[in-house]
Amino acid sequence: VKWFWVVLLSWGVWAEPAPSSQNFEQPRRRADGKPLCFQDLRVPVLRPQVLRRVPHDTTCFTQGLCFDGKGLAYESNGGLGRSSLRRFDPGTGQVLQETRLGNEFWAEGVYSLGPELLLLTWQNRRFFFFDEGLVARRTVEFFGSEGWGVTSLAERVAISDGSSRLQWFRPAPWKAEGTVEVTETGRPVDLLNELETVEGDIYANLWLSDYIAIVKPASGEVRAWLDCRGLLTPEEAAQCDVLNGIGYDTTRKELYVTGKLWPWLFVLRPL
Ligand SMILES: [Ca+2]
Repeated sequence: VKWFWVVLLSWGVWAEPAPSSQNFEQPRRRADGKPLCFQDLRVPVLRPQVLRRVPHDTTCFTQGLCFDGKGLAYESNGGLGRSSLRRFDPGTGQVLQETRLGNEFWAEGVYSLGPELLLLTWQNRRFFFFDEGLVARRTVEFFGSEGWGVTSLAERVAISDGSSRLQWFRPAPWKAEGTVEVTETGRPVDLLNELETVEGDIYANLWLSDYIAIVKPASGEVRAWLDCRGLLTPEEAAQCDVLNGIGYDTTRKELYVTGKLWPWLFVLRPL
C-alpha cells in the first residue's frame, strides 16, 4: 500500500514535464509538519538555532545532501528524466558542477565515501559510485526494495528505504551487514528518508514531516527529535515540498537543512 501511495503521489508531482514550484498544486507535507507515525513524542524535542541561510535552487527536487570533508557540498536532484548530482559552494549555494543521470534513473540519497560519492536510485535497484569529476565509474546492484537515504559511519554505509529499518553495508566490496530498526521508546519510527551522520549520531528526516530523528546507530533508538517546523515562512512552505536534505560540514561543524524545491539552505548550530 505504501509503495502504491508513493507512486501515486510521485505521479501527481511529476505529471508535468518541466516541473517548477508553480506546478505543484499543494505541498506534500503534513499540514502540521509532525511525524506521521505518532503524535505523542516521548523523547526530548529540540529546536534548531539558525546561524544563516544560503540561497537554494527552487527547481531542485532535493533527495540527498552531503559534504566531502573538504568544505564542498553535494546534492542529488530526483525525478525521471531530470535526475542529477551536483557539487555546490555551501557559502553561496552556487552550483559548480552537475552530472545528469540517464532518463530511466531516479536519483535518491547521496553520500561522500572518501574520494567517491555513492548515489542511490529509488527503484532502479542500482547504485552509482561517482569519482571526484562527477563521472559514474561503477555501479552495484541493490537487492533491497527501494533506495531512499544514505549515510556512512565507521566505514559502513547505512541506507533507508522508507520503512523503519536502516540497512548496513560494507562499500568495497559491496556486502550486506544486517539491519537495525529505528525505534522511539520501543515504537518503530516509519518513513525514514534522508540521512546524515553528525558526531556519531544518525540524523534521519521522516518523509512528509519537518521532524528529524536523532538516532543512536548501534541500537536504532531515537534519543531526541529536531523540530524543524517554521524554518520556511508559510508563504514559502506553500510553494515547497518536504524537508529532505540534511548535510553536516565537518570542517566547520555546521548542519545544513533544506528540502525539495526549497528557496533556502538553512545553516544550523550543531546540537
Ligand atoms: Ca545527508
